[in-house]
Amino acid sequence: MFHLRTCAAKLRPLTASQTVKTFSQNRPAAARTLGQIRCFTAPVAAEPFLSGTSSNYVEEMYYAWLENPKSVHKSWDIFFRNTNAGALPGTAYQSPLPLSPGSLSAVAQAQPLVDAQPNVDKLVEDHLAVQSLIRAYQIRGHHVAQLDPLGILDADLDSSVPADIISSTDKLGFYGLDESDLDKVFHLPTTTFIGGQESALPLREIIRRLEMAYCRHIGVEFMFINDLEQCQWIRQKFETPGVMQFTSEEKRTLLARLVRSTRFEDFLQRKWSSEKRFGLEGCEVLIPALKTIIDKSSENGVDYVIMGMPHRGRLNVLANVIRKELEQIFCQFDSKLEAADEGSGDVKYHLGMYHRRINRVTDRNITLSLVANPSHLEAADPVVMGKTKAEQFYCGDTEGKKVMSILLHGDAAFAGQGIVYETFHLSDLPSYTTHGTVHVVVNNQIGFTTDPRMARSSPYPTDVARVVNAPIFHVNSDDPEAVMYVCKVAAEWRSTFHKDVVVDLVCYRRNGHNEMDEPMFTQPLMYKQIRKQKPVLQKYAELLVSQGVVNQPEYEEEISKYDKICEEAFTRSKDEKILHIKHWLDSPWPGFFTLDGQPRSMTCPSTGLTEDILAHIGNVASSVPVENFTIHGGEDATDLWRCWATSVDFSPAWGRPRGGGQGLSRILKTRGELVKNRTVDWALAEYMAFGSLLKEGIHIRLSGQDVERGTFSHRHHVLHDQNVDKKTCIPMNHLWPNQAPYTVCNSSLSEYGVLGFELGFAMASPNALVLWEAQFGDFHNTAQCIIDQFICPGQAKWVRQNGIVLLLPHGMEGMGPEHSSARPERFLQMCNDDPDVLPNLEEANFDINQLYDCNWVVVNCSTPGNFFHVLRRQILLPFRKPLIIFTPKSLLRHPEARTSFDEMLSGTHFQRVIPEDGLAAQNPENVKRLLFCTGKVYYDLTRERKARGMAEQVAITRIEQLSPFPFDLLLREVQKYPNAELGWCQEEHKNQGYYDYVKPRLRTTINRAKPVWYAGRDPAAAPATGNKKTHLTELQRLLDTAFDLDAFKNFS
Ligand SMILES: Cc1ncc(C[n+]2csc(CCOP(=O)(O)OP(=O)(O)O)c2C)c(N)n1
Ligand SMILES: [Mg+2]
Repeated sequence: MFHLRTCAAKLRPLTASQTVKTFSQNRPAAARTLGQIRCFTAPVAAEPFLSGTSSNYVEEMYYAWLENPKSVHKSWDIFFRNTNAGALPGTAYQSPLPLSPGSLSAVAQAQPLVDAQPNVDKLVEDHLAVQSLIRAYQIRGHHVAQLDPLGILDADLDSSVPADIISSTDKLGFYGLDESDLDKVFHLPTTTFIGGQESALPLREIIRRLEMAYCRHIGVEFMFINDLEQCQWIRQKFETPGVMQFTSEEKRTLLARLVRSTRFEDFLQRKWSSEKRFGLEGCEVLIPALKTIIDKSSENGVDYVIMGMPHRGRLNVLANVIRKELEQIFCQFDSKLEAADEGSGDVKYHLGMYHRRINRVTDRNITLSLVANPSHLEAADPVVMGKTKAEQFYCGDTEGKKVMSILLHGDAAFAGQGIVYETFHLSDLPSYTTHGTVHVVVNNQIGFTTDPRMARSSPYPTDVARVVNAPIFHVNSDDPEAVMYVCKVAAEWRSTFHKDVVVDLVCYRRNGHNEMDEPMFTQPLMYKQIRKQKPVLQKYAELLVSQGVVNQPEYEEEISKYDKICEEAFTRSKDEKILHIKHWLDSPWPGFFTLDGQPRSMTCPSTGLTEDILAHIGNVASSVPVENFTIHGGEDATDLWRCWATSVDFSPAWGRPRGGGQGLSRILKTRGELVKNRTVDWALAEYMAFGSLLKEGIHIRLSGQDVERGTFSHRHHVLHDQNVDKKTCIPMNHLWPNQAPYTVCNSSLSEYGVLGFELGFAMASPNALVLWEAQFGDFHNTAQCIIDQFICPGQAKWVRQNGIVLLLPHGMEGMGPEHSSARPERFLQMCNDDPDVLPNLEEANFDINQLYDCNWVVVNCSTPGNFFHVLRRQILLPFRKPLIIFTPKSLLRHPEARTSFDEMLSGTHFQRVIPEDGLAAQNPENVKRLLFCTGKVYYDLTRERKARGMAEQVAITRIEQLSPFPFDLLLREVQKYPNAELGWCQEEHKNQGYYDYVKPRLRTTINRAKPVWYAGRDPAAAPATGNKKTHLTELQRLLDTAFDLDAFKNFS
């Protein structure tokens, strides 16, 4: 058993007579200046024993000696006196005398002897060895700490003892020391605090204190941190003798919290023994641990804690940390209760919660929120971070002093899920930092049925945290006081350094994965030990009774008091007739809905703007609104050109892109010309939408990879001074005197993490437009979990609305299988509208009702103006829905993809469908074919139609809002062209794109009276060909089909 591996037990503690005189370790900083070191070292520099490392050590000794000659070993005292008296190199040293009562007088008599025999090598080596030994414990002590409450597995999966940890006296030999050195006194370096008030200790005591600090129930892993101040801070917290003291009051509080945690699970087990609850048994200490972190943080000024956690112990956290009413929890176990809310709901151990209360320890208000989460482990991590960032942002908490997050993890998930790494990488980025998260790992040393030795390659499950220099405190969770101590330190760390920290609760899982599971199938030995393991509550209660902190009756009284609370709540829970998921809301939006949670209206005002506003925004967008700022002038345009040309294909017919190949000043000038002509392109349309919402007090946050400039170099929302490093200007923040702030931020190269983060940001307030842009649309699939588990079904599962916008560049531009498709078929397949049922088209506010009922909105705009309207509509709607926008690439600069101000003025709206308005619309009876399409292919179709002179025979209607499906407007279109056959044209392959979604809905619209023909690419496995020529051939073929009026003759 590893806890016998170290030799602390064999090392006698120091007696008072063995301790040496103290002196302050806080030597004046001035004494360490380089000048003085040079000045001193001159006389000793020539000593034969001085090497690079040993000279540092001698310097330490020298400064200590200067301050107080008695603070160093007598031999050093003599040495420095000799040196200062001008002894020649090699002659200043006198050999040390043994430390014994007799020898002390001998030392006192020792005289500086210029011709003494030098044995200084040994002395210096011994002192250096002791320094190395101290450092070894600081670095590797945690490897031998007694962390596993079961005592069967090493927390680091390695049973060996590092060679430099003194597990037996013979290991002293590693340092060139032996047993006889144990009673020699060694000066302590400034990088340790084990001395307390003492500056030197005998080796025996040094080892004992190091073992106390690093090898008992706490394993401190921190020496990888690059910051000396932070390392010193941690060393002081764990090395200072007697630092882990608890008052009787604190011990009693801890016991009471353990009682609640333990008895809550017992109660659920008694009442619902056959229900899954993912109980906390084996890690009951989690509840007092979290409460300690919250108490300490509240004491340091935090008043809002946002938490994310997986299944294990979630109900207990809700009950005993967040303090959700017990009856609300208990009634979740009643399978006969009817759901009151719309939506499909979720199982009880996934639901969220929001609660404001008084913290009893600090007497301060505190708000606690537990974010609802899917089964997908760790997926909630970035969401919690994003929500925390938003709450900090909205209350002006720029340093994270008021709002913080706590993330809980399982050991297997923490090690295995890549999102943990992605989330850590957001932790220190200016636009994403939440100024430190406290991570708590419920390390029960198992993941479902899998042994950690098969589940990770790293020593600990927590190693991922090392990438951000987060200290990691491993702790044996059967020692509740040790747990409380590390939790206190973790909270203090966060409030001191505002950086992440990890508490690794090494525990066990008393039952199977859930209460129905048999763990003996797969972990027989572990579970034999677990059966014998006394519950931590019992152990701690016995300890406190033995210490006289509580007596047995008091302890029993505490238990029966809590059992009674549970019983009474259980009785009340039987009165509940209906289940309200809205009682489990993690992010209420006060004032946005009516009191009973309904939208304040079911209409949407015009999304248009006045001419003045459009012109003003346009002018700012095409200028540099600050003085003394040099923007890219266009002398050397190759870079911009190259960058654009590699990322976007363009048709020769459209020429060189405007802006591409030119300086930024030229791009802005071109924008100015557009504004003068009262038109917008894509970038300007986005500017208009953002700028006007900012005026209305709506915060806008646009995040994603390279969004500041825009992947396609069209946006340029952040201007960079060409002469001054890091001097930037965001014109969008210079629009109006009292505007809302605009945040635009290039993200880390993560989709899962960043999309999750933005979703969390969008949860905090309905009065913000939060957008995430994928570099190319197809990259969204690395964030699929956020889309599938949160964005698509979030409202149905958790009655929580979210207005996040996804901008997904999409389009077949001949760029190969990647970078072409944002996979519209996937988003459309997940829409909740019924393809076979025609809704009541006569209903008032049909379009708004449809939006209200849908799970998300999917659009593909073909004009900048419509893009502008749909962005503004997102905020002007009286409710929030996720918005998926397939955004263009080549259309960003297509000369026809422009919108006149006229279509953006007050009174105008987003067009769900853009009907044919050319010649075909003037004589609809003559139209032979009505083609429906969406997005960029419209421009290919109109070009082809023009080339073929078929403007009167073929009508082309664009479906801009794919979902919810505009049944009403499309029915009108079909009715307008009674003699036309219907076709759907898309550039995507047949098994992709929109076809499978649109076809049944179009058929339902016309009551299946006509076929809907397909003009597009054949089915394929890849989204696009890698061959440019094939791409063009395929395009031409689909255009041929679209305009061949005989194409479908043989099919009818
Ligand atoms: C992403 C993901 N993959 C798989 C699962 C299935 N699953 C549920 S719990 C679990 C084990 C988790 O182990 P650990 O993280 O150690 O937490 P514990 O259950 O031990 O508390 C697994 C694999 C899941 N929920 N999420
Ligand atoms: Mg586990």
